[in-house]
Amino acid sequence: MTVRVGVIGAGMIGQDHIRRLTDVVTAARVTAVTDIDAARAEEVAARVGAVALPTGADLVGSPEVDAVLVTSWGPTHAEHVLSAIGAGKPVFCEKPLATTADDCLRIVEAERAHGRRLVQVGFMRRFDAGYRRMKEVIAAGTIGAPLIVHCAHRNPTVPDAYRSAMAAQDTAVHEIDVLRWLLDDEIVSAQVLTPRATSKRFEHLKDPQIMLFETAGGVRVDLEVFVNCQYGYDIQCETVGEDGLVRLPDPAAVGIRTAGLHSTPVLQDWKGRFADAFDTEFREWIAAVETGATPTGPSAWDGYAATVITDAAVRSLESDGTVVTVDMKPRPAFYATGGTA
Ligand code: NAD
Ligand code: ISE
Repeated sequence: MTVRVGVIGAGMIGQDHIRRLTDVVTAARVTAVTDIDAARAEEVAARVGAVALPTGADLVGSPEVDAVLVTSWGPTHAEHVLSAIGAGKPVFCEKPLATTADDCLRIVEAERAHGRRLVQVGFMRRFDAGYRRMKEVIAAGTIGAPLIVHCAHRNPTVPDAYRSAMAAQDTAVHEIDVLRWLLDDEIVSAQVLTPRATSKRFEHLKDPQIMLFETAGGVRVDLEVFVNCQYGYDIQCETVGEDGLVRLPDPAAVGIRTAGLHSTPVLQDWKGRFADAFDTEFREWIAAVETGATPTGPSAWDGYAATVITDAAVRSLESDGTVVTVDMKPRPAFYATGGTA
């Protein structure tokens, strides 16, 4: 069977996922597209032989759509995800699941009332080969009990519209999700410190930021978020355990020797760094939809947890670095298995 996907939001990542669902994932086809910019929806839909529909509600209700992909702006996600759950259709929602914890909980409650998991959230790092290997090594006990995780998330530059809170909400949110999954542990507190700001930033921005997290099991995490580092897109992660450590590999790149220098190019954006992870994420999602299996990826509960933890980090940033306890509801048994561990 070919899974017919309807896409809400035909912007930058929406178009990239439409290309992926068309050219990479053989079991899927994009049949409908909508965007508040109707001309954009028409143009993108025409490229892949899909229909352009006026609204998200029309798309969710279309008999030509088996599953929904939400790639619109964050504040609109909850409405579209709830609509898909209401129609009983599987829905893949780019991060964030919703921009408030209350909206995330509404989604969780709607999905529980439906009785079957329909929602997957677009935290693609869980599908990256390096992170997957790292999780296997930790789970096998090879480095003993994990004690500390050192991470860095660096972007070359960000636009003027990027605000200080987005360091947690838009950027660190990927580490927050992947660390919960890697360690199979919950984050219970967050603290955000601001060293001297780089001069190479827009004036309003606090950059870099150092985020410190503690897990229920006592693991300490330090994460440097530096979104104007100039030199490239650089993701680092090293878990230190009682018997050794495991480190994320750098992306494969040729070594160049010239003019007395040995150098290795550094990637410039996240699209290239996680291209394979995005492909795997969509292959696995479509396979689950096709067979009616529970999605293997991050659940609505993981989306809720990520929003609650980023809220705690933003509160710390806004209160000059106080340690903020994460105020998370107990996880319902409904989310105990199937991609959450
Ligand atoms: P974008 O602005 O390029 O595209 C968003 C599109 O959605 C626009 O075309 C806009 O007109 C449309 N839109 C907005 N509200 C809509 C609505 N209610 N109905 C229909 N269309 C609507 O943004 P983007 O960079 O593609 O980001 C989209 C989402 O993807 C964001 O939530 C973002 O955080 C997420 N994202 C995830 C990753 C990742 O690494 N997983 C990377 C980039 C962006
Ligand atoms: C961007 O919004 C993303 O979601 C990317 O995956 C992330 O790594 C990047 O730093 C963000 O700006």
